[in-house]
Amino acid sequence: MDTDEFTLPKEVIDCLQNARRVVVLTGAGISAESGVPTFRDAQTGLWAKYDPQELATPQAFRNNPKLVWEWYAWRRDLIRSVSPNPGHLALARFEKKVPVFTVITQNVDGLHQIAGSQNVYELHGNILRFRCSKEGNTITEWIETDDVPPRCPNCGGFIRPDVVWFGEDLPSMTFSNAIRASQNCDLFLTVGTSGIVHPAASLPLAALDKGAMTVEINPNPTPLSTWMTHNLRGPAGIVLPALYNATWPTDNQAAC
Ligand code: BJW
Repeated sequence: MDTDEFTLPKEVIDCLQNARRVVVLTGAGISAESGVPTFRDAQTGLWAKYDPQELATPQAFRNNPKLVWEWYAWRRDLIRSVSPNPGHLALARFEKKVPVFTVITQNVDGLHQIAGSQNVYELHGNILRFRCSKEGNTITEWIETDDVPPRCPNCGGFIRPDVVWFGEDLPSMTFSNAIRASQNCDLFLTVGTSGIVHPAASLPLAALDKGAMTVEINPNPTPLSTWMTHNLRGPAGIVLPALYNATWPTDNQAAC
């Protein structure tokens, strides 16, 4: 798809140009063009027969810790092998233009930070961090043995990825900051999320409630679409650079 296939409403460009506070909620779709499968895409290869929604739970880890650990190890290897795409890079450039620019991400891949975004709230943790499943403390190293998952050096409990599974609370300070930012922005962009996982999916509605303009960027409609002020139907890696270039045209010569 090229940029002619969707229209960037002037109202959105004007709002972005004049906004003092902008929030972007991102989901798996923004990393799709980097080669990370979205959460609800079919898994491939060995993992094709498993439903991610059933693996990303504390129950699954309790019942079959080896299976869940190995799924995350496979995803971690994949994530370590990819790079940010033009969508991530465009958001990092937005941050330099807007006085207060906040990325709230549901993704666990760390690609926003690698792209250069500095003000990032990770709602669902980070797959490249680990913690003890018993004591909760962060673990940075352990001795490799035949145990899968490996064991906490302190208490012997299983080590788990530092991500938020279904039924678990989001990190409370991060979520409070995300709500506050959403309730205080002029423009709220929701990018590449199916908008079905709560409480993240409630954030654009919190922004809308306080009078922000809300814009969805996604090739497909979602349950959030009907609430949005504007829907831009296209891949993030095309729409976000196009939005940047339309908003700050004198910067066009710099690669976006
Ligand atoms: C593109 C694209 C391109 C493709 N460009 N776009 C209220 C109502 C109902 C249920 C609940 C509720 N409140 C809480 C719940 C329960 C539950 C929940 O929401 N369930 C729903 C499924 C119904 N929520 C929770 O349990 C949360 N905890 C909680 O609320 O605690 C309090 C509590 C406890 C107990 C009971 C009740 C409350 C925790 C949620 C944790 C979610 N964790 C995961 C896994 C993280 C680790 C991992 O990665 O393994 O987070 S699940 C998974 O979903 C992952 C994602 O971050 C998250 C969202 O998915 P996302 O990012 O939207 O991806 P997809 O794949 O769904 O969509 C991709 C989109 O991209 C699509 O729309 C494509 O079209 C689009 N796309 N290419 C732009 N190029």
